Amino acid sequence: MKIAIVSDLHIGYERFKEDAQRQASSAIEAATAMADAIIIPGDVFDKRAPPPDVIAKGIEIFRDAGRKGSLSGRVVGFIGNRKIYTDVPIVAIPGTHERTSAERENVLQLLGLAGLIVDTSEATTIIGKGGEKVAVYGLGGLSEERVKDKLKELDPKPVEGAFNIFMFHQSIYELLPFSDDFLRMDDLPTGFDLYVNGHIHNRVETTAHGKELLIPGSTVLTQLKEGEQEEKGFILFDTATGKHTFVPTGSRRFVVKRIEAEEATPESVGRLCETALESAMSGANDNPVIKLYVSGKIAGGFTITDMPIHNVVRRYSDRAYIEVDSSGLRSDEMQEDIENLRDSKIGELSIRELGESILFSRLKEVGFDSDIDVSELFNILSTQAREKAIKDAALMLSKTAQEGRQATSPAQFSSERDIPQQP
Ligand SMILES: [Mn+2]
Repeated sequence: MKIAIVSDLHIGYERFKEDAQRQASSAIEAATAMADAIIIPGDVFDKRAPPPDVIAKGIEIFRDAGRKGSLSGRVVGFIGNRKIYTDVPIVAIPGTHERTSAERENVLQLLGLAGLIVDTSEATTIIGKGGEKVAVYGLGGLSEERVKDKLKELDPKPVEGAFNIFMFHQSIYELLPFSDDFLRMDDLPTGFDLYVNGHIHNRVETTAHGKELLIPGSTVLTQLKEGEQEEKGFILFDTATGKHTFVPTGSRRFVVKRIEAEEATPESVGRLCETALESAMSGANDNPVIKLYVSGKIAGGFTITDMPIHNVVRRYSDRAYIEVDSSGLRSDEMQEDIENLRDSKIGELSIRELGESILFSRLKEVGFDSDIDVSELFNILSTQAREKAIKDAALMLSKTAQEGRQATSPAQFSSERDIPQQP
């Protein structure tokens, strides 16, 4: 059976909204024409709660793929705690971008409920064609801290007599060694014939438990990292031969340019930027995405604000999408400031440690529970997690207030205004 692995379509991705839709559509269309079944390891949509026009686009893409009738496999079995509403073999899991709190429908599940795809999250979907069977077990994207325990709890098993695929959507430590929480190859369940992952936006072909582990990468450019200059597309895997090919489906050209300026003056930086952008355009009229890194040392007497980088970029703005990173451009003064800041210590404590210890003593003063993880709280308050934490807390408070209200006799309060306010 020919299985198309299409991942991280990110329909609704705002920076390149049209690209995301067009490229998702052409990838699914090409996959429909070439494969017997399509499997999607997460991030079909870019947002947890996409607006209706974005959901509509997703519906169109999958409805058309199903109606064409050229996917010759059929869903012949499903082992899991939900119903499925189609036998068209487009089998998917939600990614981290679609993840909702447990027990709440996510947007990918909606496509499943509409019978446009089969949501195989924490379930096995069996696809049949002729006498052959392919079983796909899916694990939707989870927070990295939870995934190992969840896998142990679920303990996914291959299906006898089928070609077994384990499909997931996580960071993998061996590929991204940034956190001990990340799943390791060894944590993956054994006994499967093929492992398929999403989440990582560039293509990866490696192995787990001696079997192939394939990551097709996203169909749309999102991170503007060097590795994303490769072609976008999907992987076509043939279970009969165990071989796979990459099918490019076209995406906007992406070029990374690096400029290293020595004793940079406004004139020299302007000229370097222009040359770099001209060579990135390479005479083509294809509206490329260009990432321009500017680094080096600024000549004495000038500061970074004297450098005409944005003026040059503006001149190209109708012919290219350009993102500039000039954080590598330094003046002597800046260098000193940065080093001072980095080494900032007050007594023997770093600024962070000092902050945590002040927070801890203030919490004690106001009689906070001593069980509280001060480091974690400090993290929440000092990063962008703050907004979410406040929102969650507000939600919880309003829920508690509502429950309190229900518990009180209705006669006690004659109007909304009479309800005691939270301090
Ligand atoms: Mn993604």
